[in-house]
Amino acid sequence: MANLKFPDNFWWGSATSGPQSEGRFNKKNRNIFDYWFDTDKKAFFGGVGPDVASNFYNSFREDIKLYKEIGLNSLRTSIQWTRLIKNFETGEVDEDGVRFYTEVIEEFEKNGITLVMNLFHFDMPIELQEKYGGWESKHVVELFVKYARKAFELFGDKVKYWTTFNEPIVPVEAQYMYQFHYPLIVDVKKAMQVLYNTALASAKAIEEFRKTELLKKDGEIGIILNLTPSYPRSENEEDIKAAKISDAFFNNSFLDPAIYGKFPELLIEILEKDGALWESTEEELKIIAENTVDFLGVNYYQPRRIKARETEFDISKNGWLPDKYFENYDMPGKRMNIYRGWEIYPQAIYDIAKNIQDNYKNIKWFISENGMGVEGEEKFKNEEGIIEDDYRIDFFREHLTHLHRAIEEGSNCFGYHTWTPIDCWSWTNAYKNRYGFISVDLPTQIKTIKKSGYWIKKVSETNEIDG
Ligand code: BGP
Repeated sequence: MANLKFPDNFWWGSATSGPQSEGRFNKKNRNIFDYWFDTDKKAFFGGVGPDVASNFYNSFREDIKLYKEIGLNSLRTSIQWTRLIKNFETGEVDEDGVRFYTEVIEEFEKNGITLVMNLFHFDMPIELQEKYGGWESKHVVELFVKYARKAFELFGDKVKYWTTFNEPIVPVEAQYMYQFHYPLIVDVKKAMQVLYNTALASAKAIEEFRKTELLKKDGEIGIILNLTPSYPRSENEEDIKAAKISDAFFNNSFLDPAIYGKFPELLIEILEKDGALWESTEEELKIIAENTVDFLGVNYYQPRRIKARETEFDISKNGWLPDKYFENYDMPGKRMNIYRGWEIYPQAIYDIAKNIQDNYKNIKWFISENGMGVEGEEKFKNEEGIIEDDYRIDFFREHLTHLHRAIEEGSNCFGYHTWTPIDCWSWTNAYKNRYGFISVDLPTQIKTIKKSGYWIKKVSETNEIDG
């Protein structure tokens, strides 16, 4: 088969986040995960918390060297709100935090790696969660904007690409609906207010960004969304409607405000009917309308398979959930990543690209996460101690083949970032599933390039894959 060439200057990179890579070293404030771990270690796989993560705080120079060694030309990480800011109310910074991020940014620059800096990756300061209910509160929106402004002022002359949020739907789902992140509650009113408030926070941070001098320096700001296209079980009208509702909740709820500055009508209609619509003001809606993104990051892991409900949804048992309007469909024969329990469906990358091209202004975008988490990778080590992760290489190659087809057809995609450069700590799953191009041994923290690391190096250098 012929090799598939990608556009010039294509981003070949990878993504991580502050809380998942840095470790808590020298951090003066705690986020919800730090707090949760301190109070309930059992909630985390193997009792492993965010204390050390992959030690980026101490080893960032070596880590960035490794990124370079495997050919990454771009990388995304995040600032931890709880590291940069000392006093959330006043926005006073922690000088150690400022020094750390300044050095990190300089190190990326020195190594010629384009940095995408994200501002929020699930890591609400516990103080704001306990005092105000985190994103439930519009005061917290203001405090986030204050923090964002500080970050822009401090680092805006060095960082060109910014994103406001990573996967903002996840806190809505995880904290307020499906109970997998602290405070583990089910409350639709709060969940929907959180959804709205984070969309507002993103728009306000974008407004702040554009108010600063940064635009003159060619700075760009976007958002990172996890898109999980909903495929209906059949062409049957009821199934199609169910899939549309699923998309309205999980995908378009943030995609529409990011690109069009307004929320999906279908979502508003349902929430109004169920008395669960958020509280908004005209002024806020105007800010959302006027501050859409410059570019989009798309995290893609798996699709949703949806069917119309066949059984009655029991609100008294489950609380109000979007699942009231659809059921997940266990499609026979679907391909699975058995380790993570997620479906593998590379074709969806093409569908996402076409959706952006046809329905979302063909805005410029990149894959900001795509990856395969595998448990027990040790068993794939060869005699030289290198993990031979051919399954991961195949996974990337397949996804890239579909992405390439979409680009050939005019999709405005400028890059591909995997999750993640170096195996990192992952929320409640801790180190259960490994995703990196580079393995990390625990507790020694010895880092070794996997076979996929050598593969991406070649891809990045040649700007093509063997299709
Ligand atoms: C994404 C998150 C990442 C990372 C990744 C892998 O949704 O943005 O932070 O965790 O998923 O997920 P997991 O570690 O749960 O397998």
